[in-house]
This record gives sequence, structure tokens and C-alpha cells, in this order.
Amino acid sequence: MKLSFRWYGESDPVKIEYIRQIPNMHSIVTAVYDVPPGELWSRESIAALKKRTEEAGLHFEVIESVPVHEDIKLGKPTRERYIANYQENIRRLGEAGVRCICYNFMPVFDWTRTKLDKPLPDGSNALVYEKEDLEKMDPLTGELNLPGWDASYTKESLRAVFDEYAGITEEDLWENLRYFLSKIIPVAEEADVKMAIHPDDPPWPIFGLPRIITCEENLDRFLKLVDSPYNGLTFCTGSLGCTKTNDMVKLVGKYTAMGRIHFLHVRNVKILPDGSFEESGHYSGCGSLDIPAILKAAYDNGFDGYIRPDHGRMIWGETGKPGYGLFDRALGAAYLNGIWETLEKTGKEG
Ligand SMILES: [Mn+2]
Repeated sequence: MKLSFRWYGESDPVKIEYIRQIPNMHSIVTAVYDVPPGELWSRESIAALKKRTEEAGLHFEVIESVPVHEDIKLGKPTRERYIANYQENIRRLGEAGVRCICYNFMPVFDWTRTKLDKPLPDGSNALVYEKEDLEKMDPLTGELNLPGWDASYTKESLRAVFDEYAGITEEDLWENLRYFLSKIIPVAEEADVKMAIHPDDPPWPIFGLPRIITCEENLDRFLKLVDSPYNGLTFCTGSLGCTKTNDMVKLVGKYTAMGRIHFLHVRNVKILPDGSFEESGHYSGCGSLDIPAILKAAYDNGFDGYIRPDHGRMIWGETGKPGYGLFDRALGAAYLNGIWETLEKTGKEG
């Protein structure tokens, strides 16, 4: 495994030099952040990110994310221009040494939480999804009190995009995803860049918008849309794992054995009885997921991709980007290192 850490560039309160000090750190996970979704990333911006990363003693091999323009998800005729740009971004990133691109195919809303700083009993705070609070929200009428949601939509433009999705069924979304993959995976193969879709977070429909990257049946279907090793997964334990119906240990083993997990996001979540969940410390005892068993399934099936601690809590008085402080993610990285080293030193089963 290649340990990695998300970094939001120079505006990130977490310095890249601090990330390097985490033992066994291999790669930075980053993106060009000043270009709107669907547009080209300049070679200069990509080269500058690579230089900055390598000067800090880390590898520049993983991008999270190259966003997919809404017109591609909607299957509008204008998608052709955005798909051409996407192909070119894959080529440019491949030339710069990037080997893995994470992206998602969630309509309108990316990850969704109802609170970003819920106090936990130990005095830390974390991102939470409270079912009752979410059900009270209506993005089209009331104020959209969705934390972390960047208000790039005005109320009018949000209504317009919801209207466009009104005619889009889950099957339409599948077809639009298939079309997109049929255009980009051949380019990714040529550029030697593994594409890794991130599951929907949480893995169920939000505000009546369809979501399809949610469960084993759908992951199987996704991988068959274009049956290439370059069409793979960002396996995010905290996204797929916030419903008990997804068996994380089984799924990580299965998709690793198929050679289709290119990027592993590891975090723990505590599933609450009413279908809400809290993000918790990485340690298994803090949440509902068995992290050593998940990593063992990856290890036993030959995982050699990128891995990163995913969201962390805010601890030790740190302030900054919710989910992306240094301290708790560094604890997560150390925990992953400890488990992985033990797996390597004790060897494969059988
Ligand atoms: Mn994730």
C-alpha cells in the first residue's frame, strides 16, 4: 500500500511539510482548485502542483477529484465539450505522472452531512448525518442549511438543475455514466491513469435525486459498464459503511481480488439506530466498522494501491477545514501503518 494524505493546496491550514513528517507517507492527494468543473486544467497549474509536492519530498500520483460536469450526469448534448475536456485533463495528468484519479457521479450534492462540528463525549467534534434534520430540509423552499455545501448555486439555478433532474431516472443516470465511461476509459488506458469512482456519500438518494454507486449489486454493475482494470473504485469505508447492509470486509476483499480497488479511503463511522451516523475516530472501538478486518481483507487479496485516512474529527483544539484537520487524520495514518506493518510481518493466511 502507498500511504497518502489529502492536501487542499497553499490555502490549506495543514502545511504540506507537516504531512511529510507522518511516518511512511508516500503521496499527496490534491487537485487544481481554481478551475470550474468541466474546464481544462492548465499544464502550468499541474506542473506547479507536482513541483510543490516533490519539493516537499512526496509523490504526485493521485488526484481527488477531477469533477464531472453536471451536463455529463444529465446526458445533455453539451456534455460532449465537457467530456472532451475531461479526456484532455486525463492526458495532461498522466503526462505529469499521475496514476490515479478519484471522481464521483453524484447529482448536484457531493457528500452530505447535517452538522460539521457535533461535540462528542470526549470533547472532540465530528461531522454527523442526522436523519431527522435532513428530512426537515428542502433545498428548493426553505433555507438550505446544509453545512459544507458550497453555495455556488443561487436558489434559481438550484431550482433549474432540480427541474432538469426531474426527468432523470436511476436508469438514465446509469446510461449517462456508461456513456461517459465509454469515452474516458480508453483515454485512461492510453495515459496509464486508473480511474477510481468514489461511492455516493451517504449511499442512498438525497432530496429525491438518484444515487447509484451505493451497494454491491450496483458496484458489480458499474465495473461491468466498461470491463477494464482502468475502470475501478475508490473504496471508501465511511461512505459505503454507513449502512449495515454493505459488508465492508467482504466487499473490500472481493474488489481487491478483482484488481479494481485503486484507492482506499479508510475511516470509521458509528451507525445510530435511526439510520443517522457520526464520523468517529479511526480505531475500531470508536465506530461500527472493523478496520483491521477490512485492511486484512485488502492485504490478503494483494492490495497495492493508494490508501488514505479519510475524514478525521477535530481534536486538541485544532481549527480548520471540517474533516480535514491534521491531528486526527495523522492518528488515522499511524493506525493504518500499525495494522499494515503487522499484516506484512505476520504474513498471508494459508
Ligand atoms: Mn471518501
